Amino acid sequence: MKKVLSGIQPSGQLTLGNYIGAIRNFVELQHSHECYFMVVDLHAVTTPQEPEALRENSASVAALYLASGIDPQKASVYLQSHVPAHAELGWLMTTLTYMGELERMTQFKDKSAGKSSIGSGLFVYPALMVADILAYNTDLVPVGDDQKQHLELTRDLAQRFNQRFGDLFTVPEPYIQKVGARIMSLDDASSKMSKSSPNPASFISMLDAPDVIRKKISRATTDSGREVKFDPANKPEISNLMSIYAGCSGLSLQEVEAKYEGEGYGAFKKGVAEAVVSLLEPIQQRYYEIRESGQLDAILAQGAEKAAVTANATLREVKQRMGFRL
Ligand code: AQP
Repeated sequence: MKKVLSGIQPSGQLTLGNYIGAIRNFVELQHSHECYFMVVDLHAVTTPQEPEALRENSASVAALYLASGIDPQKASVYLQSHVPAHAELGWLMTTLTYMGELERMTQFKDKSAGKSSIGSGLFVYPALMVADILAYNTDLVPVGDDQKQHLELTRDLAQRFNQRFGDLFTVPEPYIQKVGARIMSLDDASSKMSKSSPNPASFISMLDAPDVIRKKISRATTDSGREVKFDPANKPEISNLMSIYAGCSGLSLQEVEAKYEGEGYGAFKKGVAEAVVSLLEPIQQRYYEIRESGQLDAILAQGAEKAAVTANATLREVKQRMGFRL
């Protein structure tokens, strides 16, 4: 069975972008693959996190995985920091990564832009992501479009290690959906919807109440036209809302276009809001049940225990090949 691994940072409340770009694919893949779905808390601390918020967000991301339909009997669901092999393998991968490779990462450029003090972890964290993926000899990594470059680095590092120390790693492939791979902000269709945005109106949180969702979508920026047409170059905001609609309802972009032909933006936005509410309401209900059940920590501990078996074995083999005395 092919292996799948992915993770989301607990750096805020998950957004609809995280769901459409990542989680809904996780749910699909668990039926046909051996899956590892992490909450990447070691990645989250590459930007400043309040300790209490980090603890809460880590539980919240894990509970949203489960509420969205990830079955912990099928997939390993765990916190990255609970499997220490990630950090150790991450360090070894950092030593094999070139400065120039990290300097080219657009996510680093985006996240460090305009900031005066930038933690060095933000610069080197792609090497930790390499370790996360290679630790399980992952075949497939379901991610949004923004992570493509990190996946290319992972492929290069797998090949570099294999050439230098003998074949060990599978060279992984990204798994990126055509529709919804990059959901944009509601207030600015040139930047991606992000959970750490300072403006809550720019994103839909997976835990936003239905009325908040309706309000955010009705206020989302649009052009002055009327036609509901998928044309990202000329109608980026409407195209983004169409991707959201398609990502939540399962309709294709053509079906969305046909449904709202001649209807105007008002009716379309109402339809988008209802598609989002219909998707998120049952997820939210399950989420609160899971949080109240008190079972989350035990599920995460079990996931980490299972994952550590494979990650520890890989780490041992890597250290052996690199010349460490075991
Ligand atoms: N807007 C998006 N559209 C589609 N996919 C997205 N992803 C994130 N935003 C969108 C995908 O979600 C997964 C987890 O991302 P992450 O939390 O590890 O990091 P990120 O890409 O930096 O996500 P955010 O929401 O923008 O977080 P912050 O604000 O903390 O930086 C990835 O597969 C990502 O592609």
